[in-house]
Amino acid sequence: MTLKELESISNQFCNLDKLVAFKPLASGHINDTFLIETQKKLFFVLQRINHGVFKDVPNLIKNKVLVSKHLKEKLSHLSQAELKRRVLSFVETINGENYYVDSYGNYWNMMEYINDSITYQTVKSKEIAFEGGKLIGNFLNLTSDFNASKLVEVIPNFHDMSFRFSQFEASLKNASKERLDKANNYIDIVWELKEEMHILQHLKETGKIKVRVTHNDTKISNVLFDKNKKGLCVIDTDTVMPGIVHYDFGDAIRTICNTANEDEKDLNKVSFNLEYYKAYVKGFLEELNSALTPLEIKYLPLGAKTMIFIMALRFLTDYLNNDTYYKTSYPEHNLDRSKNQFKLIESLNEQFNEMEILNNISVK
Ligand code: GN1
Ligand code: MG
Repeated sequence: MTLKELESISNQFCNLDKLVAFKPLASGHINDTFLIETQKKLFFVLQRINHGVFKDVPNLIKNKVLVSKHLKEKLSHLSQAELKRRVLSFVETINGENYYVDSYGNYWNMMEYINDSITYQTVKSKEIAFEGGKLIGNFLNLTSDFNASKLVEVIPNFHDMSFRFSQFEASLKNASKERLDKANNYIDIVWELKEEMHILQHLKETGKIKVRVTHNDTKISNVLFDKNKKGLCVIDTDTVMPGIVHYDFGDAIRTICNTANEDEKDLNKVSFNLEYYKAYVKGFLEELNSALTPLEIKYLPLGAKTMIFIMALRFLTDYLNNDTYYKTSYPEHNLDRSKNQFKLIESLNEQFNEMEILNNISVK
């Protein structure tokens, strides 16, 4: 994208002066995101939503705007300035919409950039793990009275294990021999873990674990921190949908406790950091403990394992499908991501008892 092209798009949004600079924010595997700067030194995040993946962009944006509105109401005791640092603020178009469709049929939305905010791809201190836990816990707490029926399920069955298994099975039928061979060992692991990885789904389906509003993409790079390393704001609300608490608990753990990036190829660098797990659980339960049932708490460690697994499975499936879903930078990128997540599960397994012991302490 050029500055001129982005300017023609940003001109469609309200009260924006001339663009002077932009830079791509390499933040996600699906959408394209740009940080733009205007002549008056105002910063915005301009985002092109991938309508191949998100089939109903208008409702996706509607979800995001409704969630921000709800959060702002819940935090209305804060000053306007503080509120804008704690909750995403969307910019309307000159036509009063929350998105703009360009002449190619691409959907764009714009948010105010939260100045002096920091994101992390990997965590390097217990404090960040703790703050991450607090912020995710707080998000779930604040959205717990949000009317979930107002939300459109933008990707149905997003964290549904049976659905992900059916996609995996279809990919096995279509994959090339070469890719099947390379994935072989990991395919075996998938089958070995199948039953255990459906436990949470069964508890959800039988109503033993309740459905609430969840974020569904709580990787640590979706949490903004301030300069003092305090949690500020949960971003990327694209996938806010009904779910169970374990989705958000576990997906955050997946990135917070991984000692390496999710696509690190050197698997010796990938392990599960139990100290960060403890710090995260402390922060998370500080915000949410009273709202969780003993059964929800009991299954938090399994939630961590299940969410790491579902990502391993999805990356593997996309590799077998010749990389049609996630952005990749090289042919084995998805396979490497998948191997990384399986290595993380192996390391988590070695510490699973300790995670459960910690859990028993937390319940009391
Ligand atoms: C995708 O696009 P991004 O990076 O926000 C994916 C998540 C995965 C994540 C893995 C809609 O999120 O489910 O956890 O990659 N989002 C979608 O990093 O599939
Ligand atoms: Mg996302």
